[in-house]
Amino acid sequence: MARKKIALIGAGMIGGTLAHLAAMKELGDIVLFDIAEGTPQGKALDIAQSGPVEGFDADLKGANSYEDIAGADVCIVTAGVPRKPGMSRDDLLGINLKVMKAVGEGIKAHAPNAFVICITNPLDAMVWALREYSGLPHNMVVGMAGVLDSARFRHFLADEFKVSVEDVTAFVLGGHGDTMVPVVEYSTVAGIPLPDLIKMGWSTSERIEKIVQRTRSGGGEIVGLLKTGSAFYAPATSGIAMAESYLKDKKRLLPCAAHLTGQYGVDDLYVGVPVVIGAGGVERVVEIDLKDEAKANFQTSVDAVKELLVACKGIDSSLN
Ligand code: A3D
Repeated sequence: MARKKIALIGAGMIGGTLAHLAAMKELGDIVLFDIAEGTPQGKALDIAQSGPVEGFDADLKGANSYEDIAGADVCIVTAGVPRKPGMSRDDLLGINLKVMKAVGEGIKAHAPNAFVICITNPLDAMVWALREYSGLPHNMVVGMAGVLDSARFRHFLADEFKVSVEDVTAFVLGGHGDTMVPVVEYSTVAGIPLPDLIKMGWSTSERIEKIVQRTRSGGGEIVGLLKTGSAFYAPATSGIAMAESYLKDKKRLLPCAAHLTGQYGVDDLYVGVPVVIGAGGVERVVEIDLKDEAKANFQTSVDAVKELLVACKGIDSSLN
């Protein structure tokens, strides 16, 4: 059986890390695509040369032409620019919307059967636009944010409780931004919900609230430390978990930005919700019962995503 093909659109910090992880996990052959000449080729060669040491078999290729992504089984999109000092969210939105148009058309022409994972920010708007421009079925286009936000929450919780991260499960729903919704009542240590752990004296509501806030600003904390860019190790790891669930038909239940058609009272919008990812792409949107506070936060988050889409449609009238 031929190896799967993974196309990474954008060969920057996340793109390069995605390529390394995909190769180490032998998920398939990898094409790194970027508009920058030399960058994808250099990274592909560098990673390929780690193969003999690590012992993985995967072909790696750098490309500047969309023809090289032909027939990809998975496309992971990180193309675009991150926000720089002095740039408004609208500036970023305008630039990355143009990038999504080029990427969407490239995927439509060369990899129309791929499962597409968008990571480019502002996530919830970019994944929606990418789907519009590519014309792919909604279940085959998904956004990565919830896996990363949940991983951050899980890391902080494991640290608080002094237990293995393996035993901490957590859900962060809603949009990827200040309004994201870490759902405390569905977060557990080996099945014991957080509210019970507070009753057991493992932590206090105040400390958990601080962790919730730190999770919400988790990306900003790293930008502040790095100064030259945003997080890339954990975002890439999260994107790979989603790709692996699709390629291996694992049917993992992961929080992702998925297209809603009435679930959670939301229509024709991409918002972070729990979904099952398997060979059929997004096979199921899981509707969990949200308590009043989480429900209100979720709605605030949905409203923020709606505002972004209005801005997108203002920039490109073909999206109306
Ligand atoms: P960076 O290292 O700048 O890489 C972006 C790459 O995109 C660069 O190599 C560019 O040359 C390339 N590029 C620009 N325009 C095009 C184009 N039209 N076609 C192909 N390639 C192009 O950024 P990064 O890898 O650190 O981050 C990538 C994106 O992910 C940014 O938008 C970040 O804001 C976003 N991000 C999202 C999350 C989420 O959780 C959603 C987390 C971290 C970063």
